[in-house]
Amino acid sequence: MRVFAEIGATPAGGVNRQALSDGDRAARRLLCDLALARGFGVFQDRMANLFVRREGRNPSRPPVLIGSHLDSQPTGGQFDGALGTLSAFEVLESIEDLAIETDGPIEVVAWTNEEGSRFAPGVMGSMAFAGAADPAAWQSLTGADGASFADELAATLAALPEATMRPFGTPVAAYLELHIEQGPSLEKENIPIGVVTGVQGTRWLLVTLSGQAGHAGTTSLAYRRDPMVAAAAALHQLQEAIMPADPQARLTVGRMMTYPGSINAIPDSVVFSIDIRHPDPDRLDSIEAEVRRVCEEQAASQQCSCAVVRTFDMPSATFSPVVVETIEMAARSLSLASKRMVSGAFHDALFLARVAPSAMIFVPCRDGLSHNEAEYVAPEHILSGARVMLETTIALARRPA
Ligand code: HGY
Ligand code: MN
Ligand code: MN
Repeated sequence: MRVFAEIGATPAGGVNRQALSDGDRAARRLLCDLALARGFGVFQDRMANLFVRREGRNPSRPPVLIGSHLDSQPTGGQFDGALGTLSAFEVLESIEDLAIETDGPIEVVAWTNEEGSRFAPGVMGSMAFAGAADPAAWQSLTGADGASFADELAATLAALPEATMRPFGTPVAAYLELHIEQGPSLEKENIPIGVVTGVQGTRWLLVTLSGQAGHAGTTSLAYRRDPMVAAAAALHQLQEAIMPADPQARLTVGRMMTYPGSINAIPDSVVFSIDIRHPDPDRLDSIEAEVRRVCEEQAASQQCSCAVVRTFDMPSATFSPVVVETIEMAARSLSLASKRMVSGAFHDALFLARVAPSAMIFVPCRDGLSHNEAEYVAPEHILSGARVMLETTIALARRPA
């Protein structure tokens, strides 16, 4: 973990290893080198999803797939994604060191662009792998930093010449992902293992409010059509109405731009993102409808126009009861307390659940902090998570085909 945390390290103790960046490529390079040094096979597909393979007795059987992602938020923590990917690699090495023979192969995966912060949407690699999106639609994408998705993807693929290319959607016997909870409940209840039964739904909206640019000093109230006034009123109204009324609802504005963005010019337009989440699909629909209604009303009150575009829609998912029970049995066999829970964050397992029996293991993180450079997981929780992952992986690999 420490060596990976140095890749893209930020002064405040976090990481900036955004998808398909030099930092992401360096982390993938290191994982590939570690894998080759152990004699494991290394593969990647057209979305640069990276696979490390340990053969079983029967190479034709679909692998048990374990892993997560290596890309991070711009001011991310050391553990989001990396802990799951590196714990999976640790499990593969332990199985090798213990000379445990499995019938089918076991593979570790590092999915491309789980975060979606540089290139939206998120979970691109696992979405493409599961056949839920065509990567051709992303080729013309430009990142938040102006980078070309196509160029960065090509550079990332080219950076691992030792990785054998493989088609999308190779069969998977089962998928298991370990991740930090990114919330406070396990730590608060002093429970070391979360058994994740599903993921809530997520939607990303892009709202554009357009008015009339004008002089900050000479334009009196009566002559203003100020989209920033509309945006502030809309967001205040939504933040007062949505989350206080429904403890399960989530509404987040993470990105806001004004154009032309000059200190002494009334903006011509204001563009902002809204991330909404809810476990109940009908509630997600009603929250989106309320966002649209409030933005349109507040825009109209300032003689502005309003456009709301849905840029990402990830329906909720329920994980495999078999894999969930296998995780619970593994935790019990290690005398580790566990509790079932639904994930508030989206994860690659959400799309793997469409093509293979899948589930997740959560471990506590300090104060529930994540997407924050202070993100931290205690060593004993890292160890417990990896031990449960090892037992669960072996049990899944021993299940009859
Ligand atoms: O936003 C999410 O839920 C994930 O952590 N990227
Ligand atoms: Mn993550
Ligand atoms: Mn994340």
